[in-house]
Amino acid sequence: NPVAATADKVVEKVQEAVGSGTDIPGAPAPVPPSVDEPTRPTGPLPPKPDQRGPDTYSPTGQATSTPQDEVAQGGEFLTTAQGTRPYDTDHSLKAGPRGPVLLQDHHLREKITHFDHERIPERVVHARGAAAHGVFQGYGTATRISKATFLGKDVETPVFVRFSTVLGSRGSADTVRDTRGFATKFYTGEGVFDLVGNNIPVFFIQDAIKFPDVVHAAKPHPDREIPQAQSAHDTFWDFVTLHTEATHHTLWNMSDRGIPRSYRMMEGFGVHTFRLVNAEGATTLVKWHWKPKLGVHSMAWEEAQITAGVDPDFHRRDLADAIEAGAFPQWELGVQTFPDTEDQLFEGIDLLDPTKMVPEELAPVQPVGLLTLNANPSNYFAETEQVAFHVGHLVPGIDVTDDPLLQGRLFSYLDTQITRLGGPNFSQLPINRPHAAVNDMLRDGMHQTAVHRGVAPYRPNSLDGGCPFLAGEDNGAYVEVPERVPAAPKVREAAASFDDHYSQPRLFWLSMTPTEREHIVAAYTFELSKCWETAIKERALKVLANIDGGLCAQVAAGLGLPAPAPTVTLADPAPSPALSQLGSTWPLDGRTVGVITTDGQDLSGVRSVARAALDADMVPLVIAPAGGVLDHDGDPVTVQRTFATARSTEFDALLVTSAPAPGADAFAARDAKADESGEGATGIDPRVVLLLAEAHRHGKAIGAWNGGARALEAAGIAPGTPGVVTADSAEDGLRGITELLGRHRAWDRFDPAL
Ligand code: HDD
Repeated sequence: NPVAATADKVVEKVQEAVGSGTDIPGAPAPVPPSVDEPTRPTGPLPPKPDQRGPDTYSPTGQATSTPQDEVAQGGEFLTTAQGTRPYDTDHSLKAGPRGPVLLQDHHLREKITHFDHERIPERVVHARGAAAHGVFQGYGTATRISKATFLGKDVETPVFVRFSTVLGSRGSADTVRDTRGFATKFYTGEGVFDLVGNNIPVFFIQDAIKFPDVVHAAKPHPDREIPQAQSAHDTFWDFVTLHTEATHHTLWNMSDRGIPRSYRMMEGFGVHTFRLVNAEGATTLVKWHWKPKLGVHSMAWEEAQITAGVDPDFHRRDLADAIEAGAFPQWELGVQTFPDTEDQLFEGIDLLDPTKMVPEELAPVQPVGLLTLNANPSNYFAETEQVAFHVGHLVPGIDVTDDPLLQGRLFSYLDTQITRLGGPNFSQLPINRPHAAVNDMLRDGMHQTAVHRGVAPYRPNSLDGGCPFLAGEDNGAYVEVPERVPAAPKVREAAASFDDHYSQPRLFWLSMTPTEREHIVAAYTFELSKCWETAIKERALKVLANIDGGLCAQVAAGLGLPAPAPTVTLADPAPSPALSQLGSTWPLDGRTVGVITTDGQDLSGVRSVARAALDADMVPLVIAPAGGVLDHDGDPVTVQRTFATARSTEFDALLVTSAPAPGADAFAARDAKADESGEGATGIDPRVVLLLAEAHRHGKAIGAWNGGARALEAAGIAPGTPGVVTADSAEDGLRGITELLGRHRAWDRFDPAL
């Protein structure tokens, strides 16, 4: 094998060179390498099955002959960026083994220079995100109102979806209290359509000109850059209480919507009203909704806080693991439709005000297609980091409205990519390339990768055959709806209908169940308690008084301040039950069930529940004192979590068989001590006690069999507590907790303080 022979020679040569460096009297003997490095060249590893990259297209729409990953990682040998093969990449070129490094070492300089520039500016908001590839399948139900071909029946369109938090920087934790971004890039046959939404249907502000202000207020304080990824600080509450249009969005943030259980269990909203146009030119106003097949679920606040410490990547991992396991998350895309009337009001709600939503009871969400996420990115930077969304990326059949927030966004998204992605050619990055043919007359600029031909990038021209030609509507041209603009004076003002800042927050509050209200009270109390300035807390209480006297009084009590009287009085709106997350039953796909056991226990029961959980599309994880396998009955069971690595927040439910008996593990000594002091030994590992106590506190389903009841007792869990099952067999235990899991938590047991 000539390749191997050459490699051997290189290795010999390198060893010779390195060896000579120790021939100095008194120098230490060479240290043999501690690990065996592979010395035979091999091809690059094939992508994992769940990491099928996007199809790559040249900027002219032709599929490239060489896939992008091969362009970057072709051949078997390490090369420089120019394709030259260095024989060594671990030693700088020096004047002698102990001499100074030479300036001529191009490989060194190229490697360090590239490294120095590896980071690009993070997104100014939504910096932390996770993404996946997928497919959108149109139902054809929207063709009546939109001519967008990707909404056609059974039309399949590749998509890339990026979820994000808003406030934190790239390395911040996933489970903080915040709004979540839900941005979808549809690579349609008519060009790219981006739906850049959030998991909350309303926004903080009504006019884009305030966006820098709200972001400055919500980001960490500029002097010490704290707190990270939090709204619980003075500047945030200063802003949202001085700009009371933010009351509605803030209330959603303080509700369970601010701490989703998973990206897979979040709704998405386009927020603004969009204008759809059909083949006949008729227009309809719509609001976009994403409805998760798994239902809308949230974490408990304490869970979210613990998780931010023990697993800051919780949501990112959850999304990637589900896709890798084949449990592809799905959402239905739906629209609420409204007649395109001149006043653009619906049931008195101003459709151009992004701080207002339309209750589903007034305008039902009509499904128009199905989104399935089925492939993880192959490279975080190339795809998730470099993807560039823009609300102005529209296709024929979808147009915008005069919502002043949307109008400002139409400028901001293109502008930000120029700094973030280093120039105007970001649409040539593989993840951003349209799957439709591109033939623009944009030329040159930073990071231009296209080799444009011809001499006349203008039209008409008489030199390049007059091309490219202009499409008419018959060839799928994008023609803006010729909406009439009202003759009005130029003013810096908002419509009077934008002044109502309280009736929708009250609607949201009235639509919550008692448990959800308790969470809201706790969230406001927590966040405002973190504020330093009493004046800000007092102002926040005035805002709360206008939402609801009871809400205000409870938060005021927690802050130790008097509850003020309301300054506005509103007629009670009809509640919208669709806003509540409680009360429905949802599929169990991807729910995590921890099975706590120790060697010597009922392993056949463990095996059987693990299999049953998998068959029900849940994720069973065996938790034992140490890693490895349990195999006392000769049929090994793999341990996925140890008592040291398992934390309750990872599990939706726990099943426990007998935990270590006294004397059986390292905790026996502690127990013995406890016995002596008369404090009561439990014989149960304290980490198991913590797992169970936390799961119990957070309203999670818990089952015990084969002596597991002793562990429950040690954790202070009384038999017969709602959502706690003691069963004769593992299978019965699993059956007992399954029903509860569909409802997410044992709400009647849930401690409202959490
Ligand atoms: Fe924005 C990113 C969603 C208002 C300016 N925004 C960004 C992302 C989402 C949203 C999901 C992350 C996209 C990604 O994953 O790359 N933004 C919204 C929603 C809004 C909204 C739902 C209101 C309804 N945004 C908004 C306004 C402005 C911006 C009013 C500016 C005037 N948003 C940006 C931005 C970002 C961004 C600065 C940062 C990174 C980026 O665009 O690409 O341009």
